[in-house]
Amino acid sequence: MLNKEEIKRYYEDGYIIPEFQMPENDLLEIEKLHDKLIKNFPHFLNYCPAVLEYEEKFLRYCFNEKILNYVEQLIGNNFALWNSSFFAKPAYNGHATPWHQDGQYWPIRPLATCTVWLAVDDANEENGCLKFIRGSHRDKNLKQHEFNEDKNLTLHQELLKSEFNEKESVNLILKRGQISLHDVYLVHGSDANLSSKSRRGMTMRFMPTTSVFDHNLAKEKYNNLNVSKYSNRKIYLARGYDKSKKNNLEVVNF
Ligand SMILES: O=C(O)CCC(=O)C(=O)O
Repeated sequence: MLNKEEIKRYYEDGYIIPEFQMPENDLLEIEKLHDKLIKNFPHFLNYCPAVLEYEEKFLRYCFNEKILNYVEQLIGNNFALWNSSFFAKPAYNGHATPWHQDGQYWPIRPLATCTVWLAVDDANEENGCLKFIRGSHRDKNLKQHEFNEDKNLTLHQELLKSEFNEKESVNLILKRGQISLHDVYLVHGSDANLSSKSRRGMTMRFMPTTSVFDHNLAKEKYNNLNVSKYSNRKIYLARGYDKSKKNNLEVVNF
């Protein structure tokens, strides 16, 4: 479980790194699933926006009991997994992720998500670890982004330089199997990976079920962002029940 200080840190800083280690066997299974995904869909080499659309076996690892306990402490008893993606920057040519806030991509209202980012490899400054602007989530405000068409980026909405101070960034240095959890409004990004070591990171996105994943809004507003086809996205109940009564949640039995 998270202690009081960690919960406080999450609200104040917008992220935490809890005492967690994904079991090595699970990491090996995740690697196998990811290798297969890349073999079948080579264009996902750097970034796959929605792995569950291709392989539901990833679900088992998103539903790790300890991870669900942490998420529950941060966003309440009733929550759902609405996505899992892979930022898998390979060695030498791993794409950068521009500075952004996750929230500007997502058809969730009210906007809320806690992202769990799992390090499948050691992540550090050399191989393009995540970088956060501590506390940038606090005003719960989506700042101005612009489209960046550079093909060597994982995502293409980039926060205007005037919206934040890059000098304040902190590196999210993680060992293989560690996780961080971050808020939907937190400003973050990562550099290209030009090192000889890959830097694979798997995300798990959880929303409280007081929010609605709005499939119609997704169709109107977000599908053309070319991130993923949100409008037919499955949403999986993780704990509790659908408080909004407007989500059509899948129930998972392992
Ligand atoms: O892993 C990265 O480089 C980016 C991850 C990210 O943007 C996210 O988890 O929201």
